[in-house]
Parts: sequence; C-alpha cells; structure tokens
Amino acid sequence: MEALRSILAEKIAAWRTENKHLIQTLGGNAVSQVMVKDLFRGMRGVPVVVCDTSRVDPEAGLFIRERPVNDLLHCSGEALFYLLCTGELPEAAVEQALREEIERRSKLPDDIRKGIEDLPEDLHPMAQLSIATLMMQRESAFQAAYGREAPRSEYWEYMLEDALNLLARLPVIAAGIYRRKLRGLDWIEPQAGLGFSINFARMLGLSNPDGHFEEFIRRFVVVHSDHEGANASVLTARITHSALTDVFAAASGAMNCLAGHLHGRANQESIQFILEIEQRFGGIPTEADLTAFIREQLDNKRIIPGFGHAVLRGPDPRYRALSQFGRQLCPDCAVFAIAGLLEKVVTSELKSRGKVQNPYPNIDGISGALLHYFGMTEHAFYTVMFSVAQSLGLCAQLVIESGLTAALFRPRSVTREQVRRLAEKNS
Ligand code: NMX
Ligand code: MLT
Repeated sequence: MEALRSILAEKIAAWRTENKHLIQTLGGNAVSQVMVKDLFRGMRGVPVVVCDTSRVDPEAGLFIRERPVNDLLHCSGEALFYLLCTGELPEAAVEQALREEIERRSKLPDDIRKGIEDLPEDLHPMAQLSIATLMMQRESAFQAAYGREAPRSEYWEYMLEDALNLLARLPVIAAGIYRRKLRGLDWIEPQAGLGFSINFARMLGLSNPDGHFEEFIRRFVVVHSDHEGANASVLTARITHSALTDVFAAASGAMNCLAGHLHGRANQESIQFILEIEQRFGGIPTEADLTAFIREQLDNKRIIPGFGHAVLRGPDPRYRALSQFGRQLCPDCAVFAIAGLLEKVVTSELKSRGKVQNPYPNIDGISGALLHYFGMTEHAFYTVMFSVAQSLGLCAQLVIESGLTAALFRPRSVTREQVRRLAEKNS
C-alpha cells in the first residue's frame, strides 16, 4: 500500500505537470469535431475524457497500459490494479503487500451485511449490488476529508483509501448476494492469502474441478477489468465523481448503468438466448437450422445479445481469450458449442446484411456460457460478475482523475433549432 501510494504520488505530480503543459501549449487546438449525427448517436467516436489506464483500438481491441489484454491473463487482481494505477506491474513483494492490505479491509461491517440480508429477493442482483455499494458511503474517507476541509491536492489519497475498501469488500458483497439472496445458502468468509480473484471464486462456493473455476475467474477478472474511460458505465462513474462525490456513489452509479440491456446485462441475455436455442432445437442445432432461426430473429428486428460493439470493429480479443479457455475445457458442452456456432452463423448473417458496424461476438457473447458450464445457473447474477471485475479499472480511473483534473463534467446541450442553425452555418 505504501509502495502504491508513493509511486502514485510521484506519478500524479508528473501527470499534473504534463496536463498543465498540454493545456498551456495546445489548449486551444481541436482534437475532434462534433458532427450533427454524433448528437443523435450517443456521441460515438467523439473523445470526451482522458484515460491512460487502457485504450481500445477498434481493430486490435483492448490494451491495458499499452499491453495487449491477452498478455495479462495470468495477473492477479492486485497486480492488475497496480498496473492500471501506475503503468507498471508490481514486484512480487509489492504485490503481496497490496494483497495483504486489501485483505485486512475485507471484513464486512455488520450494517452492510444486515442491509444485504434485508434486501428483497426479487430485486435484480445488480440493484442489490448498487445499494450495498452505496451503503459503504457512510464510512467514506473522502467524504470525511472533505468535511474537514482537506486540501484539494490530497483528495486522491482519500479516494485511494475508499477504493481499497471497495475492492476489498465488493467481492464479499457480491458473493454474499449470490449465496444468500439467490441460493439461500450461508456466506463464505474471505480467506487470507488468496487475493482478489481467487478469493472471489472461492466465496461463490461453486465446485472447482482441478482448479479450473478459479483459473477461469482469474481470466474473467482480467478481461473485464477496464475498457477505456468512456464506456457508458465508467463514464457514468466519472461524471458522478466530477461533482466531487466519493468512490462508492460513483461505483454505484456505474453499476446502475452497467445493468442496462445494451451494456453489461448482455451477458445475462446472451446465455438466455443460448438456452432458448438449446430448448427450441432439443440440443445443439445444425448450422442450417440455426441460420434459419437467426435470419428469422433479425428479420423480426431482434437484437442478438453478445454481438456488435460501439467501438470495436474487429473481433474482440477478450472473447478469443475466454473461448480458447472453453475450447480446452469443455469443447462439447452444449452451451459452449452453441456459443461457437452462433459466432459463425450470426457473424456471417450480420456481415451479409451490412447494417451492423461490428458483426463479431463481444465479451458478453461467451462469458455467460462458461459461467453456466461451471454451474452458475442464476443468470441474473452474471452482470454482477462483470461489475466486480470492472471495479479494478473504475477505481484506478477515479483515483487518478481525482489527482488530476477533477473538473465538474458539464458539456452543453443544444436545442434542435440550434443544431439546425449551427450546422447550416458550418456547411
Ligand atoms: N443484433 C442485431 N442488430 C444489431 C446488433 C446486434 N447484436 N448490434 C447492432 N445492431 C443494429 C443496431 O440496432 C443498429 O440498427 P438501427 O440502425 O436500425 O438502429 C445497426 O445495427 C447499427 O448499429 P452499430 O452502429 O453497429 O452499433 P451501435 O454502436 O449503435 O451499438 C451495441 C453497439 C453494443 C449497443 C449493439 O451492437 C448492441 O445492441 N449489441 C447487443 C447488446 C450487447 O451485446 N451489448 C454488449 C456490448 C459490450 N459490453 O460489454 O457492454
Ligand atoms: C465493453 O467492455 O465492451 C464495454 O464496457 C462496452 C464499451 O466499451 O463500450
């Protein structure tokens, strides 16, 4: 922790200087143009925030601190968090110290545990996660520091404090929701020495044949940890934080957005779609039957969950990472086989129709098939899995951002009439 804090102090000082210089020397230059269509299409492609933790190349996919995501699949959650924050992988002793620091914080306060116990069972697990996360606000170090008028330049240190508490407790909370609310079983307490990903896997309490479930969760966490700063949920967190709120409020906001059908909830919908296919065809369909079914769905304007992307234009390397893992582990299991068949059929169908900008499966088109294979049959929980992993990148971005710009996010809206006038003037 001390190592992370001191390297962050150095880096944040250097990044502040770099930002100042960029604004002084190039502050008046354009980096992009906003077209009329962008205003009506979710600002696709328009840069709105700065983020160094990761970058998404439309063709090659995700790079975490300039390293291809699939080169990092072996990483622990702690090593990844350190990398996201600082740009460097930690030495073994530093990684261990960070793990121990996070483990020390993992005991869930009784009020939060009770709060989770009292949540209604029929509330979507993402709503439960968001509520439990927001409940942690009561102990926010950032809010306490703000209350005693700590200098603004120190805010990031309190955000880091809150971030470490969130990272320590979110896997416990998520696993508690899974066990208590979805399965009616007891909590499994965190165990020292295992680290973020493996502890999370263990607390879910699913079987772990030959260590494969834990190995899967390690990879799952890496591939879901970050996807630049402007995906809908992380941008929600950054906007929320920009009004000077804490990590818990920002993360809770991100969860509400990630729970959306077009975003993280696509993993839940993808497995439900796969099971619908399995049931309809009484097993794995032939390619011809599946093609006919997909054509019918697309003709009826159905969105195929787990396909397409707002930024990626080539295949998603995160999909490849998980599907390779599944190919080694369970090539013949029905859900995995149907996911593979869908990749072939849906991609070809979407390509031939020419409307979709990315015809390939995304991460959500495979992660659920593997969770299902491992016995997690409560599909509504899948987005929670995404959210726990995403907390690594989200926390890193919020800590860094609170040390740098920390400007209130406030772009402009324009009336339809202003759009018309401005666009005509600029034609
Ligand atoms: N199935 C059918 N039609 C699609 C799909 C799909 N999977 N993806 C895009 N389209 C349609 C889209 O509705 C649009 O039609 P229209 O012009 O009639 O409105 C057209 O293709 C062009 O869309 P794009 O510009 O390619 O995609 P856009 O940037 O608007 O949306 C997504 C990106 C991800 C929202 C969209 O591809 C989608 O809805 N996919 C399914 C949901 C999903 O898998 N989301 C997870 C994304 C990753 N994540 O983890 O968050
Ligand atoms: C993803 O992980 O693919 C997302 O968070 C969606 C995006 O990048 O827009």
